[in-house]
Amino acid sequence: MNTIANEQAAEVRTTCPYCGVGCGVLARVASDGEVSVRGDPDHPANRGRLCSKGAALGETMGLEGRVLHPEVGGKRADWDAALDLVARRFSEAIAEHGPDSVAFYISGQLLTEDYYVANKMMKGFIGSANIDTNSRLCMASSVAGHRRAFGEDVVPGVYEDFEEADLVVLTGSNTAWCHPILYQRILAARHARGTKIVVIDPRRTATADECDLHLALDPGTDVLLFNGLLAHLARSGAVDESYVAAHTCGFDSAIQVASADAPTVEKVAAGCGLTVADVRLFYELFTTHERAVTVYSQGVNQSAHGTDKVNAIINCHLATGRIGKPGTGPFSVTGQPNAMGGREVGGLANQLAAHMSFENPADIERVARFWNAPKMARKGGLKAVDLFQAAGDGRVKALWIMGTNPVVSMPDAGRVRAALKACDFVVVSDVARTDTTRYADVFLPAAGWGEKDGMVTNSERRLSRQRPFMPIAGEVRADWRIISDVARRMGFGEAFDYANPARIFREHAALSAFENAGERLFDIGALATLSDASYQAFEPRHWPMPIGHEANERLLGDGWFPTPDGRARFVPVRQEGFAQTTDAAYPLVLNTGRLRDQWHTMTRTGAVPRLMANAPDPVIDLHPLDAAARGLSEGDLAHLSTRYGFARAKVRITNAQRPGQAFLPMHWSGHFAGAAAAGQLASPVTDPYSGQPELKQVPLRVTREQTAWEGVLVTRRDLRPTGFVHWSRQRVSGGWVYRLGGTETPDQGILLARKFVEVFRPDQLLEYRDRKGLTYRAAAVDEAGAMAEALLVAPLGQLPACDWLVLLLGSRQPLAAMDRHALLSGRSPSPMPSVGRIVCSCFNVGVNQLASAVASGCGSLEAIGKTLNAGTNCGSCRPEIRAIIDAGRVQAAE
Ligand SMILES: Nc1nc2c(c(=O)[nH]1)N[C@H]1C(S)=C(S)[C@@H](COP(=O)(O)OP(=O)(O)OC[C@H]3O[C@@H](n4cnc5c(=O)[nH]c(N)nc54)[C@H](O)[C@@H]3O)O[C@H]1N2
Ligand SMILES: Nc1nc2c(c(=O)[nH]1)N[C@H]1C(S)=C(S)[C@@H](COP(=O)(O)OP(=O)(O)OC[C@H]3O[C@@H](n4cnc5c(=O)[nH]c(N)nc54)[C@H](O)[C@@H]3O)O[C@H]1N2
Ligand code: SF4
Ligand SMILES: [Mo]
Repeated sequence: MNTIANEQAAEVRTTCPYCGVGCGVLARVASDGEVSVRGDPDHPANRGRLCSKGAALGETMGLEGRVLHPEVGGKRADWDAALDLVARRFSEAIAEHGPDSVAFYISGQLLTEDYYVANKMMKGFIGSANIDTNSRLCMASSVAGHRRAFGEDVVPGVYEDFEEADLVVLTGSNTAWCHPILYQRILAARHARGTKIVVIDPRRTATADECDLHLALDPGTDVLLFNGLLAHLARSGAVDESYVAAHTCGFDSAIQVASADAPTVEKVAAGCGLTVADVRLFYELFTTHERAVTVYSQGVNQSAHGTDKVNAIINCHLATGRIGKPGTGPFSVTGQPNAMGGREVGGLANQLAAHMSFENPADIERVARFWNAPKMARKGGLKAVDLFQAAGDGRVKALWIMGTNPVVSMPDAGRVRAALKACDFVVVSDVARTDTTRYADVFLPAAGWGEKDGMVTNSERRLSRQRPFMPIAGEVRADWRIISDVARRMGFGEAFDYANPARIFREHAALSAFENAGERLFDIGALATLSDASYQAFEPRHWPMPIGHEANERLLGDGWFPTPDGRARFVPVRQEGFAQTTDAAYPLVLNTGRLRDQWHTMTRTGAVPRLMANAPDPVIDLHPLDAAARGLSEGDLAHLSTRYGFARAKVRITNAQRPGQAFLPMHWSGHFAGAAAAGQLASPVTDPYSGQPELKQVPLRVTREQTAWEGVLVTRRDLRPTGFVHWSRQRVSGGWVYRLGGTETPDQGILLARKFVEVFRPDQLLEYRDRKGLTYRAAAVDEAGAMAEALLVAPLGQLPACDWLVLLLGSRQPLAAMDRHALLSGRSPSPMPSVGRIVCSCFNVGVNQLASAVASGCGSLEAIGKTLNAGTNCGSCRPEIRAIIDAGRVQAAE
């Protein structure tokens, strides 16, 4: 056995593989193989805290869903055969059709070393820049905005700025759910020093729960709002004129365009769908708080005008000189664990390595020289949306996808599926089997978190190690090794002869310093000589780390910018119209985004019962007026369609949505629901500068699905139902819960659903059907007499609560007579009030329990914590608990 596993006592210091906060994690493997994790008290990002996802990491380490050996044509193959085939097919395509006939589509889930090697292979040795990443869907507009304003893709601030600010503006960011530990740091500062918080988001999110002002602006009107702010700053004499004169250029034209676009607060309010008083309050807060940080994320980036939105924000910070000083700055928070590392290595199709650029011929030569590259790419390559288009129409003949699930996460996902079907040769490297791996000619199993070894960089430019603490499972291999193995087979020999990730990292660090006389801020030259041992022991640190200089944590504070004249650029931006407008056929606007406890396409978080419990079903949020206009009630199944595709989800009616707007989580894949993937609906329209798709807005039609029956199947089996209008499933302890529904009559629904239990022998099956044939209940028992499966089918709205069935499934105890009776009567043997949807996933506390605690006098988070423990561990659920307390207060007052 591997020595790492034997050292059970030792905790290994590593980094969380989910969001860009980049929290430190201490992981330990017990003698029974169980993995436990806790927050690393010494990691500067989180100081010991973890959110709900991080805290549940230990529960994602099972081998379920993993593929532990390569596959060719869906059949097990050995590594040599698989790698030979990949190398041969890529080489043949290049020989026959040129380097641009192949492409890589990679991911911010990869470590810096993996990313570096993939980029080097494509841009320096294959000779094409057809390598793009899921960061195109995520950070591309921020990258483009930074480069336009600063000359380089630089986030100037650090996390302490959130704590040292007097005003934090959170725009297009559901920080409470998506960067939970940062959000907790902001709230702690607010409680300590009264930080003002402004939230700008069309939805009332959990983040808007505790703020001084929530601006629920009309989707896509951010440029107007920030142009109005720039004009207001100028009008009220708040512009830092000496800073503007000394360190920037283009102010006059920016202010001219902004003032024409947003001449008055009234015009801004009308254009953004806000009240004049709210807009004025925001402008006053920004004007009067010198220490202001503007945090932005996908509500800004994922837009057809995302780059302009970024520059509209940066313009306001440049005008006030609020950049790079404590408590100030525009702050683009990154999404994935290594979104920032991917930008450092130049993983985007229009970038070169180490923050160099295709626009500068000297950069191209420099990188070519450093790599000793035989075939250097000389121009940018295909960006994600175009790349899949090219795979579909035959221009790209061989495509290698690593660490991303594009048939779920790309917009117009139906077309991405068709493209993968059409493409001659598709390779997928992943940790798990996913919707995308189904289209792979060759599947390459990659090492996952806990096995892999390398570096990641978080939102504040802090490098941190992901360290292995488990032996590598089966035959899986680290991504850098898989890529290097193929590169060597393609004849790129020595340049990919890496013995370990430390060697790759040193090369990456050396390139950042190569011929860099201070003009590129990304310089980690001091790490180019890191020994293997120091790499192993590396403590989290910010870049830059140039040779011989003390690290300066904040950047750009001295007023020097990495542009040819050393000045920052104001970028004049105008509020543009919508990329696509609503009409009679598609009258609503669909917004998509994240849930608190799920990570992307659910390949890991979907396997954890307690992370599934908060939002077990695909749900579309609608305003009461929009629901009423369509005859939709809470819980009804809705049919959702856009110009690109359709999906189905249960309706939730909520005032958190504005009329005319709907919200669907991005997470649901074909693995978890019949048809609920937001990507099928999303629009592939992109921003002209960044190529980032407009994932946050698409015209939508919602109608009622005429469901007549519903069913629930509680089972140990991992099934993929077919033939149902609706199904979705939830991982629970001991198995799965499937929710079913159809437009057939209830008796036909019973026939359909009964197919599940027909596999059991009659003596294993208890069955009940009412006299009219409308409701049906069945339970299957195993050899030991314990419940293996239960199925309930009933006309719409008549299905009983099934919490107790889940408990029975988990218990694995032989059924008592009263249980059998209960199964047939469809009712719990002992009166068991449903705890309701789980809110606190650490202590398994449901909404019904919270509501009754509030009703019986718990009026604060502290009181709830004392009574139910809820909210006292990771804290991710605190905004939701607060909302339940507030709702209780409203009820009490009525
Ligand atoms: N729980 C969880 N956390 C995550 C992730 C996850 O999958 N799950 N993923 C990580 C990744 S990769 C990323 S990129 C981040 C994303 O983090 P966020 O960007 O915070 O998350 P989203 O939910 O995608 O979108 C943020 C908000 O933008 C709002 N929005 C929509 N349109 C507009 C608009 O026109 N203007 C403004 N101002 N706002 C708008 C939406 O209503 C939404 O609330 O989260 C990271 N953290
Ligand atoms: N409608 C809509 N669509 C969106 C968004 C949205 O807000 N709305 N957000 C977009 C954004 S910001 C993002 S970042 C994307 C995310 O979209 P994806 O990248 O498609 O999402 P993930 O589920 O994180 O996919 C990562 C895959 O990599 C695998 N994996 C994990 N670690 C490793 C590893 O070390 N090596 C390898 N080879 N594989 C690994 C996982 O098993 C998983 O299958 O979605 C985008 N799509
Ligand atoms: S905030 Fe949560 S998901 Fe993000 S890095 Fe920290 S523990 Fe992981
Ligand atoms: Mo992302």
